[in-house]
Formats: sequence, structure tokens, C-alpha cells
Amino acid sequence: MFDKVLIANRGEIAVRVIRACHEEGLKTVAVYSVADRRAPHVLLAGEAIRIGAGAAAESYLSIERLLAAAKTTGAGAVHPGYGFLAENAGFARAVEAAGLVFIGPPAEAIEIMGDKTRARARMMRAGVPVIPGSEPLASAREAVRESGEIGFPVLLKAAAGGGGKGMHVASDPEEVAAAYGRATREARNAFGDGRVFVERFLRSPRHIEVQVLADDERTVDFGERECSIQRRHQKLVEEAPSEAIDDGLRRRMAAVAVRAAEAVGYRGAGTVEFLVEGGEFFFLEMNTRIQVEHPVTELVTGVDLVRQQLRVARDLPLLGGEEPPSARGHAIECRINAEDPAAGFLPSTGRIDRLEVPTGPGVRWDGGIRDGSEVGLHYDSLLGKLVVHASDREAAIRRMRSALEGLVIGGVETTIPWHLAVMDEPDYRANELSIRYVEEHPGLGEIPDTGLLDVAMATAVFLADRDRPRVVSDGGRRSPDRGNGLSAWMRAGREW
Ligand code: MV4
Repeated sequence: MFDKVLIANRGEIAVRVIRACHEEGLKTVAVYSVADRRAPHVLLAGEAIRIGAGAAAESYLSIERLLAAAKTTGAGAVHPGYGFLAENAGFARAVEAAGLVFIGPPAEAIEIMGDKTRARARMMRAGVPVIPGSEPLASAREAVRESGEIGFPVLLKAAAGGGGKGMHVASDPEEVAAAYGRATREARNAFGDGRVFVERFLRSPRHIEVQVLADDERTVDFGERECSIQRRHQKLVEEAPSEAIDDGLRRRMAAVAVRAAEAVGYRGAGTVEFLVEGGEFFFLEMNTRIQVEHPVTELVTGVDLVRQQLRVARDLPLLGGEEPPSARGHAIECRINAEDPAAGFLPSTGRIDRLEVPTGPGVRWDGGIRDGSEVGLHYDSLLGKLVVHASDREAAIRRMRSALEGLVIGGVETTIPWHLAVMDEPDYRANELSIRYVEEHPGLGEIPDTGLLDVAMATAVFLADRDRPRVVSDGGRRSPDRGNGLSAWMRAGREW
């Protein structure tokens, strides 16, 4: 049993895990690179130990340095967060070989789910619906034959691929033959593994995932999340529940997700991802970690999933043996990245010189920055997640719009304007979503191309307004543009 946890991560998830540990009465050790020496997670943890310079490879990705830090501080367990080494079976094994508890699933489960073809085979044996497709193909001729049986269009996928890399759509036998050669070469070059298989191509599916948590006695589902709004396989907006599925489909997906987890002897928190189209759902992959978007599930169920991870890791019964509460209301999460939506989501760097976060009923900010934080290019661009919970989806959209207005981050460009535009966008508000939403709605959040003069004028207005002494008038209501003035200008821009 352990009483001190080393958090092998940084940013908002490190802050999130440290808080959960403290609520569980556990001591905490933060690790940090020189670049992160003043980061919030370093200040929040009971202890902090520097493990390297800026680059992740010399710090958060160094198994040797992480284990040395655990040994030096007497930590009895390691929480990997997400990203970095969270789904690295070798890291899980190294932690356990060092006599520490890995707060996550068994290494075997990580390994199986990390290999797309092994996972697919295991799921098929467990009766989990997978996308109709083939085993790894031996030739272009076999690719053509298998595609004919599946039906066009088909998608050729690299067995060692992931995140959308190594996928080729083919609409007829000639295209399959040509794509097979290309896909094999690319896979060999990119992943050192040229194996390729073929699947039925789902044109505009939704990406819906089911949260599960397992201890030694049972595997429990915590409902689903709608994650279709993605850009280059990076989720931007997530919701719980998905309003695109009815209770019958919800129950079937939940039961399949539990079966998928049980089929690999799962333990801890995990997420089973599905593609949903035409009332059918197909296993896509399983994420063997706590995910960025876990807060929307926490808000609709009232369960702290990270604390449940810590309970399972200490052999305490999941939920204290209780049944999970049924979900209520609707939650939405917007990922606030240091990226400029008006410039193709280019990463933006700088020093945070202003940070105002909204509060109020049903508003949560899971942030990894503070005033003065340096935002560089060493790590991913996520600054924090703005999450809201309300009685239904329309109320949640209104609450998110208001919360976004109240979130002011100065010093870097962010995705806040883009999210404001999404909340106003008719297809989004009508829940007309698929994984193609972002490509089908280009230009959201972009400053209308009205020439630099207008932008200069708007910026001048914004800055003048921002620093004008606030005179509270008419019953204490502030000017509606109190929040990110640029977004107000953008809205006004349409009438300007
Ligand atoms: C698919 C698909 C359509 N049909 N497979 C993308 C990453 C990898 N995990 C699997 N992916 C997809 N596989 C078939 N047969 C569409 C995607 C896909 C996607 C899936 C989920 C979320 C976002 C996506 C974005 C582009 C493509």
C-alpha cells in the first residue's frame, strides 16, 4: 500500500491528479523540467523534483529519471496522466519492477490495445462488433478480393498506424490495387511495419466513446461522450451524453464496452471508442488511460474518476461498492489551446500576462497555467479545459458561451474565439455532428477578411475597453463585452 504518489506528467492533468491525491489523503510528488519550474503543478504538489531540461525526451519521457525521482522521494506509486508514457507498457512494467504501483491497467492490457490488429482480433473473439474488414493482406490481389467482399468504398489501414496516419480510401478495384502498394510502402517507412488491412469505409460517422472503470470485482460503465468535433485527430469539443443515440443504443454500447474491457482483464479507468453510423456502432480502439475529456463524464455522473483510479490502485472497492449514479443533465468541454484559429491553428507562444477564469454554477476550469506562465513549443498546446454542466444541451451551450466570454487569457492567441463561433454555429446547435464537422465548417473563428485596418481598429477598441475603469451601472450588469473583447468585436464584426 502506498501513501505518496509521483505524478509523471505536467500541465492541467498533473494539477488534476495532485488535487485528487490530496482529497484521498495521499502525499504528492511533482516532477518538472527546467521549462516548467514555475508551473502550477510544481507549486501545488507536496514535493517537487526537477528531472531535466526542457525537452520532453529528457524529462517527462525518461523512464530512468522518473523512477529515480520516485526512489529519491519515497513515492510508492506513479500516476502517468495522459500522453507521454501513459500508454507505454514498458513504463508500466518498469514501475512495477521497481516495486511501485502503476496507477493504470495491467501492462498486458496496454499492450494488446496498443496493437490495432491484436485488439481487433481479441474484440472479435469477445463478440465486440468491429468494422467489417480483413486480416493483414499479403498482396494487392488479396486486397482487391477482400474489398469486393466488404463492399466499396473501402479504407486501407496500416496495422501499426494510429491517429489517422496510414489510411487510404479506395472506391473501386483499380484504386484498391494502386492504394495497396502506396499504403504498404508508407507504413513500412513510417512505422517500420508494412502490414496493411482493409475495412468498410464509414463516410461520416460520429465518434462516441464509453467510459469504464474496473476493479477486481466488476467493470462499470459511466456512460458515453460525443467526441466528433476533432481537427487532425485532436479533439476540440466533447460532450456527455451524446444526444445522437437513444437509450436502447446507449445500453448496447455500454454493455459492449464492458465486455471489451473484461476481454483484456482490464483494471482502472479506460475508454472504449466507437464509430457510429446508421444506427450501427463499431469498435475503433480502447484508450488505456484517463482521458483529457474525462470531466464531462464527472459532471453528469457526479463521480470523481481520478479518485476512483486512486481507490482501485489501493485495492479499495470502486465507488465504495455502490452502483454508479445515473447521468443527469448535459456537459460540454472546450479545449483551450495556445493556437491561432485565424491562422490555421498555428501554435502560439508567449508569456501569459492576463488570466481571468469564469466561475458560477456549473462552470469548471481545469487549467495548467497561471499569470506569468511561459507557453513554449516544448509540449502540447493545451492550456486548460473549460467545462460546463447544465440541465440540458441548449442550457449547456448558453452556459458555455457565457463562460467563454468570461475566460480571458492574455499573452498568446487561443482557440477561445473558435469555440465561441462553434457555440453559435447552427449545425452544432442542432447537434448535426460527425467526424467531418471541422472540415465541413472552415473559417469558424476567423476574423472576417475586412483588411488589416479593421483589425487594428478592433484591437485598439478592445485594448481601450479592456483597460477602461469599470463603472458599474444599470443594476450592476457589466458591458456584454466584458470577456474576450476580440470575440465581441468579431460578433459585432458581422454588423460592422
Ligand atoms: C475509420 C474511419 C472511417 N471508416 N475507419 C481515424 C484514426 C483511427 N483511430 C481510425 N480513424 C478512422 N477510422 C473506417 N473503416 C474514420 C476514421 C477517422 C476518425 C475516427 C475517429 C475520430 C476522428 C476521425 C477523423 C478522421 C478519420
